[in-house]
Amino acid sequence: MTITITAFERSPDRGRGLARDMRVRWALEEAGQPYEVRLLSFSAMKEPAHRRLHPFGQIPTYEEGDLVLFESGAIVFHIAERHAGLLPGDANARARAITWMFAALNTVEPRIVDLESARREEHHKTWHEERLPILQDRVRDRLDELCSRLGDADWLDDAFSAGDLLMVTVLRRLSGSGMLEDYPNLSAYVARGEARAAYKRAFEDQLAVFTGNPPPG
Ligand code: GTB
Repeated sequence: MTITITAFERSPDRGRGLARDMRVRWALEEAGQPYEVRLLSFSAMKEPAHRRLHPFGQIPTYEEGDLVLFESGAIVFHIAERHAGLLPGDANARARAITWMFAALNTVEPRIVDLESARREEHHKTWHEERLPILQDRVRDRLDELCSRLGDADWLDDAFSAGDLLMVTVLRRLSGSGMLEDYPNLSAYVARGEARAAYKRAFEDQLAVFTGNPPPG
């Protein structure tokens, strides 16, 4: 059955692979599953036809026969459950990998998104300069904790899993902020994820969308 996902027609990240279709593309590549991509403009995302797939009018979505999913974490979990390569066979190791998936999305990503949103949407507010260091410290607290836990291990729990896939994509959102560079083991961890063949294929595919369809101006 054909798998179709949705992605930005013109990603504001200019092909840096920071939008959330990247994690779904990467998971599908790790699982060896071919897929098609339907590109959407910002206005098309808010049309009823797309809202029937995604109640919040966002990307990514995932269609496979009758099944329609939204939420990148749920999509990655679905792929990981149905195909080898993203979750360990051992029940306890599998539960731990799923725990790291939730940790990436619930415990680390929100603080990074708060910082991004403040930079993007609140920079003109009188209180922005005061609030920014508070948000940066909140991100650093999480990075300190993650750095301690990872130590000199390659992955969060023994073998690479969907937990690492999500955590790497979450940490990549800090690229350009200069914050990750203070944590050599986390930088190396992200680089390890980016060096995987499946990651590279996914990255090139989303980059080709931008290259073939650059934003005006
Ligand atoms: N919780 C949902 C999920 O995990 O799937 C969140 C989905 C989401 O935020 N989608 C964003 C979207 O559709 C794209 S990824 N936004 C359009 C809208 O809400 O109208 C977020 C994103 C966008 C841009 C960059 N960037 O330019 O660097 C990075 C991340």
